[in-house]
Amino acid sequence: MNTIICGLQWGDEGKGKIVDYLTESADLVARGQGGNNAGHTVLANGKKYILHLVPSGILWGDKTCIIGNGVVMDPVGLCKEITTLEEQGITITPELLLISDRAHVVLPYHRELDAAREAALGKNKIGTTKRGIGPTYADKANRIGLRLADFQDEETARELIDIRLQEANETLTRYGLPTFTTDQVLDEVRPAIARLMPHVTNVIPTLHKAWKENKTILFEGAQGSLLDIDFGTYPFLTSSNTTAGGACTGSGLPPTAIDRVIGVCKAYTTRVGSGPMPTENDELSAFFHALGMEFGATTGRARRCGWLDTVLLRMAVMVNGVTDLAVTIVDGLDERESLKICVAYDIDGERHEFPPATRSGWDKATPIYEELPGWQTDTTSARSWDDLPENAKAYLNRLSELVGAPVSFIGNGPEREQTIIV
Ligand code: 2SA
Ligand code: MG
Repeated sequence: MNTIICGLQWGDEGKGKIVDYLTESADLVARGQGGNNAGHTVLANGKKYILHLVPSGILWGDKTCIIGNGVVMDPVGLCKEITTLEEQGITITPELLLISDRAHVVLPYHRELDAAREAALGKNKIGTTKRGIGPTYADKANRIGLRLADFQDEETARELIDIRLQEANETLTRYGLPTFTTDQVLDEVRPAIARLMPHVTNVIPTLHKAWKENKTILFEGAQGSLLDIDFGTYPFLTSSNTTAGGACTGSGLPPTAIDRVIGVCKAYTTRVGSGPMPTENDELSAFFHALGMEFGATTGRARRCGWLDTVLLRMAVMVNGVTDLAVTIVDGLDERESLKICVAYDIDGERHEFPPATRSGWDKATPIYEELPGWQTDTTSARSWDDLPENAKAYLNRLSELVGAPVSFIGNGPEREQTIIV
């Protein structure tokens, strides 16, 4: 059973927890897109781990973890992450962590260009994580990027960086920023790349062999469907395909190998960074922040919070081909007296059940809500569907009905045990 797990909102849906839960029965865990902009928080064995680039399967000690070609790989960031995990007692060997030789490399000038572009955009900024993600994907599409394979011999990397810097330095100069020399770039990444090289390989045969041998492969999506470069709230999104198709193009395992797509969503909505969010609600944001919840795992930024938006979820279910929903942090709503679900948008007096494509459509989208009673009961110790209060069941049933997919998993707390299978 090969499964893709993807986020259905703007990231931070709790994918890490669902991936961790399903990893027990998996043989391989792979990432196909994104970079160290992602932050997956997993609580296991009473310890808290924050993963950015390394698939969370690494926490189990016996799963093959794969970083696919679609991932943009910051070598210095990845080495730091590996060191932190090792210090927490996690074993990371070249047999356990395989990195595609086709993955593009985030270089120091990508981070500078990311920050410079954001500064230049001023109030129109995207609110990126400033990890150089956008510029690295842009170089890939522009065919001026460097892949890990290019570092197998430094002379090749040197030539390519020489060429790339001519233009990158012009841009940096225009922004009034310091420029780079090829030696500076190489010196900064050389030790990290050398450390990672034993992990770098062609991962395609590994994935295909596992598929043919009926092993279980799990794809761990990063960010969420509304941040997808094609289906998200353009231009306020990330630069990769965060939806299910990205797992295939980002790894080399074809769509015919996929048996199941699990879409993960929170029982409410959050977003970090700029851009439209029709159901954003200041009172709900204050409520979660006061509980110490909803701060970014990578940058620590406070997330914007709002009511459940089934207009977004409906589209996300469609484009991902979601077969099963995982609804997380249901316990986050335990104290609420009543709950709103956005069922459609009002745009210029017209009812829309599908998100708009235009920026002005987003500006005008006003949520049309249905209101349901809360359950005001602690759900954190529930271990089965039957343990849940009736109002929680009604809320989840309505969600499922509105978005057109069955709820198969429920998250009711951060621990591994706090996952209900429906
Ligand atoms: P980027 O850096 O180019 O990918 O940023 C573009 C937009 O994508 C959003 N984005 C994210 N949204 C939620 N979570 C993300 N990861 C971290 C986390 C974020 C953090 O898990 O908490 O710690 O702040 C993530 N990564 C990218 C970003 O906010 C921009 O809107
Ligand atoms: Mg996150």
